Amino acid sequence: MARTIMHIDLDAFFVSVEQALNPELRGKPVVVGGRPDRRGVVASASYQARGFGLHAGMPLTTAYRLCPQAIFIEGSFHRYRDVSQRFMTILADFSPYLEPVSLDEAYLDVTGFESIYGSIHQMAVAIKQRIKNELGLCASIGIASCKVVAKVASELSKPDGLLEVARGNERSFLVPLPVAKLPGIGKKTERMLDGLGINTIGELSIMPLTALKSHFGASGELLHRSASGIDDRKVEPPTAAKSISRETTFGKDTRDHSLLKATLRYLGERVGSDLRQRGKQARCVTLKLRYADFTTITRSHTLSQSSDTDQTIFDTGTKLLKGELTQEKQPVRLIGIGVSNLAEPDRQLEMLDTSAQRLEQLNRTIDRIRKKYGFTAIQTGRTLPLKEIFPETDEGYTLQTPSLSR
Ligand code: TTP
Ligand code: MG
Repeated sequence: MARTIMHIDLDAFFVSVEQALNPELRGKPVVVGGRPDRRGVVASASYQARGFGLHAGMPLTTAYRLCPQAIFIEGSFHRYRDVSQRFMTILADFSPYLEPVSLDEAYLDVTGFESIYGSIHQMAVAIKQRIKNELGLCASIGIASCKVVAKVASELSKPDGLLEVARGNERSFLVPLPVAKLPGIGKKTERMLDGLGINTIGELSIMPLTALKSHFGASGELLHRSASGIDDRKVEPPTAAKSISRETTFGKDTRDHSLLKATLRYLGERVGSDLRQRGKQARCVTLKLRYADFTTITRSHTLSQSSDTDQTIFDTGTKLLKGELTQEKQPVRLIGIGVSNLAEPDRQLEMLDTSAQRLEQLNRTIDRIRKKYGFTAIQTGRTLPLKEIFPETDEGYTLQTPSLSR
């Protein structure tokens, strides 16, 4: 059946949330990511800042060199998460067929909705208007017969854009665009394609499938279909997360075991409380470390029995950390911990094991107190060294990268 799909993406999301709150920031080069003398990268740059060459992923120090007059903001992930929820609620008012993709991006299946709004174009105008009125933000919207073309269209229309690709024009719309505009084509693929003399999506679409497969393996076919404007993926409701993780970069590389363990404990508690809030248990715990030279490793351990307690997550993480730090390694730049293989709790097993039951009870009590009085209202001895280093809020410690710290 012929479908109509919208792709909606907010413009310069983190920055625009800050500008909506503080009128003094409007119309100026603004960067969210951190102070320019700190380590880290640009998370979001205002369109004025982009005029100076700034973009997401650029080291803050480079951003400062290119545009010292920019206003650098640390930001707050909680703020962006709250606005994101309100954004998704607005979209859900327009169509129940909603697929959130990230905090500021979603697909909406609007097939047949023209009868309500006059046209799909008018429906998109109404969506943009509500987002502007209620959140003070600009959204860019692409409309097409499939996801990939809708996404390319919204991106191309930015900022504050609205672009509709008429049915039947998918191919001719894509043909002249550079390959980098196609979702899924990163820097590496772009370079490989450039080496093959392929620069536009049109050139990519007429490359023989066998050649694409020999260069890109299984994803060759997907590339061919996307480049031809063929995409039958449905707009689907969000699936439950397959893993939960938290990580942080230190202000200075460190070998300090007590700081590493304190941070691991804190991040593990954040993972644990998220896991319990979702009513899940995990079978696998993963430690992530990035060393001073940016070498990044992950080490995983599968538990004999799934668990949702902070103690198990931390104990397993600590064992993995010990195993890693025995060899003389470089100082650590980033530490993270995550859980995966998520499943519903196995109640029967728990009934047999009273010590596991007691731990679980303890965790639930801590969760309740934290919900009422803030995350740092209860602290385990292990995390106390963090008190000296990081500012506290009701949401927890403000780590090195507040715009990304959940
Ligand atoms: P994007 O939609 O990719 O970027 P944007 O909204 O800032 O700008 P655009 O107008 O081009 O859509 O990402 C949404 C938010 O996600 C962004 O505001 C900040 C965050 N983000 C990061 O934290 N790191 C990143 O590398 C990117 C790309 C985004
Ligand atoms: Mg965006």
